Amino acid sequence: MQIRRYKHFASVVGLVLGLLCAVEAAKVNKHKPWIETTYHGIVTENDDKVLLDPPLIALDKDAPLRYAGEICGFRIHGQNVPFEAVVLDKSTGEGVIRAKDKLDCELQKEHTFTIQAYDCGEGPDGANMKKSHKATVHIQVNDINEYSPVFKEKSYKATVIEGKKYDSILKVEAVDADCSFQFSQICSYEIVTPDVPFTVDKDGFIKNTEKLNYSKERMYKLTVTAYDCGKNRASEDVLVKINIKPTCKPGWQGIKGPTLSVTLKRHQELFVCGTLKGKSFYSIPLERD
Ligand SMILES: [Ca+2]
Ligand SMILES: [Ca+2]
Ligand SMILES: [Ca+2]
Repeated sequence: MQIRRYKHFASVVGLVLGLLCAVEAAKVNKHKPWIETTYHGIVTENDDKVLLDPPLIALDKDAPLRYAGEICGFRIHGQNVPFEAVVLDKSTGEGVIRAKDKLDCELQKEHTFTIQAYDCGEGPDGANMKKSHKATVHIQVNDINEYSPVFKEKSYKATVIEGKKYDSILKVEAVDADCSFQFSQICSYEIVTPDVPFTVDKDGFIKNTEKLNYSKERMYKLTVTAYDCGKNRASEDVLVKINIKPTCKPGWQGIKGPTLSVTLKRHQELFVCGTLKGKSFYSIPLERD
């Protein structure tokens, strides 16, 4: 009877001790979480979603133990990092990185910082939390085509001589403030004014498509626009004035002065025309008397 009672007592004690040990063992946080060493992310400016490769998952060998095997947080290290990391699932260790503020690719194209995962420690109070090593995160900010091309000059002008075909009369140029090549590069220029004997190429060079005739047209006014490679049109088109100079006709020559040869009247306008140091000196429309 005595022995049986003793045996019963011993088994109860054993059970209690066993339970205590199990509880104690459950409280022990043996392993620190593990994450990859490097992550690469892509985020579009004005958006907060970061596409991360590989995905952010912290593993803990204490899993599936509660607390010690769970992931309670991610911490980001670095100065003025505009990102935060959040745990999505404590037991799987899944997390996401997202932008805290609006990102501006024109201001900063890339962000680099470090990240660390924390387990939940030994119990609800988070005592003896363990942290992983620090992983490096590189995030690239993708561009949005927010800006339109802007011409460098308010207007352009050039003077050409009638009867001549030019390879280039003048060059117009627009710039664009976006951060990517695609959205900041000017892909094409276009002459908006219809039926003019001029073309503009993709680099902004304007040339005449036929010989120009002063008696037909003395000045052309062209409106030119530009498109970036994301198809944004210039916020303001630009005016291009092309003056046509008449050539000296043999019949005009008459009176010869010491430097300039002639002043003649044609179409109610006055011109100076002739040769200077052996070179042809073309006429300039003068103010009328
Ligand atoms: Ca752990
Ligand atoms: Ca942009
Ligand atoms: Ca643009």
